[in-house]
Amino acid sequence: MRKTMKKQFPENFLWGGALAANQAEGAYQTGGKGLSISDMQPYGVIGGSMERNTDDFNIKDISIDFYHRYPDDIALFAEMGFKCLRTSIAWTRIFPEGDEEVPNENGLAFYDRLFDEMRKYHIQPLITLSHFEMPYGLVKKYGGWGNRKTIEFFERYARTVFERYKHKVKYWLTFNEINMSLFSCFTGVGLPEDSEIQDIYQALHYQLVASAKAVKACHEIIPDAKIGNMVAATSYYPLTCHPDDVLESLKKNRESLFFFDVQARGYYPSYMTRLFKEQNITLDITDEDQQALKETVDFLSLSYYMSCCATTDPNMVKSAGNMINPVENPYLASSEWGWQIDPQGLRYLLNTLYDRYQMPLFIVENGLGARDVIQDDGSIIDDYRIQYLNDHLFQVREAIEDGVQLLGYTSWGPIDLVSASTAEMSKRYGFIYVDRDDQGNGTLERRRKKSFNWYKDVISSNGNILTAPGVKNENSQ
Ligand code: P53
Repeated sequence: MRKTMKKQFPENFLWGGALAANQAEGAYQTGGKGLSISDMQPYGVIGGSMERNTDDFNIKDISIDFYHRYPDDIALFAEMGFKCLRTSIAWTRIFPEGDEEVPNENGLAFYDRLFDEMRKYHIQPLITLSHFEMPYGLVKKYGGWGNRKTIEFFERYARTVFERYKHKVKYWLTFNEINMSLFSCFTGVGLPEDSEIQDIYQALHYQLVASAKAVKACHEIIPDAKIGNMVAATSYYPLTCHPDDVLESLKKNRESLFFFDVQARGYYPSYMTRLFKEQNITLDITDEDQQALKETVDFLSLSYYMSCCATTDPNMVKSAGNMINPVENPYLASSEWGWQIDPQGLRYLLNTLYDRYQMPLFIVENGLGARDVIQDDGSIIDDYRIQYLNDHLFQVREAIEDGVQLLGYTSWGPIDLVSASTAEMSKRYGFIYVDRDDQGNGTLERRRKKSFNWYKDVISSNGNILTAPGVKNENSQ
């Protein structure tokens, strides 16, 4: 009788979790840190930006105090068996205003301690150079990424951290969700939110060049490292099989594929020529820029939370709750924040990307933002989170079986942290609960949720305990 092949995650699969400096560290002025874009967004990405008054409340000032509590938190990640931890370096700890000649030693020393702590447990650091928090100094003085000079400042920063951490960090990402500037350009490129599309694409061009220059620097300085890009990779389905909707979904998908295309292939895809022409966009792209773009990434990374639908029908209701504002898919349920839950969409997306590029992929964010309730006995029974993650990881394994090469999976917010879009504590993603509410009350105490042991079992079994959607896992009873 023919044996059925067991579907498996690869050996050495990088299981772990993902954080970002501005949503976890707090200590927003400690050790000489300068103010960043995120410090100017007390209500999150959706809430817009405002000048900072020192007594304004911003939950991110302390966040979950990861800056001081990282040894305990990393010990908890190690207890779950993490092989990898994604976080970001706060650019403003290294170059507080962004344009200094000399880096801030105090900031550099902090990340030495942080990476040493990870390595103590054989946890690979996966480090994002910029996660939604460029120095505000660069915004004020230079107009953020609207200015070509910012490329130099970023390159200086990238080279500084590659030199400093070359023996400690072997996995890097350049810009978090580089496509997010199409939805919030202040967050991504430091431009006023009402900027013209011409200016946004220009700033993104400079950012893409800067990303390629960082890739080159990384290849030179740390030849055994791998460096990737990062895109919020939401795929669009046509809402109906009407050809108009099918073409609309092609168009919408290209909005994010554009960033993969440039960073994976090293040049602008031809479809952008028409888009730029139709929107009267003329970009300052030099020959030197085109040369720089040729330095392509080693792997492609993505965040995945939901899928969307595309239609040309103007009467379709938009689902609320996130910046992408997709058209509602009638076959899918939504999270409390209106993000439509679609595990199969992840399998579909991974296949689409692998078919297109034949490059290794890395899922560096995925997870469910939900409100958690503490039971009388102190436990937190987050079966909804277990189910979301189980169902997604099940489809990830299907994609691997389909032939997709996947380096790893870091779930978003393995410990509760401040949400990016709405700056809330109550939108929780963690396996570890943090005692803090939206007003900043709480002891910051950490507590394992039910999902903590579940994820530990997923990792120790290399995914073998995952169950088909709808089937309950014994361990998660
Ligand atoms: P929060 C919007 C849509 C999809 C992903 O988001 C997004 C955003 C912007 O918030 O961002 C990523 O915390 C981002 C993380 C963020 C995470 O998704 O709003 O890279 O910083 O925390 C989840 O629920």
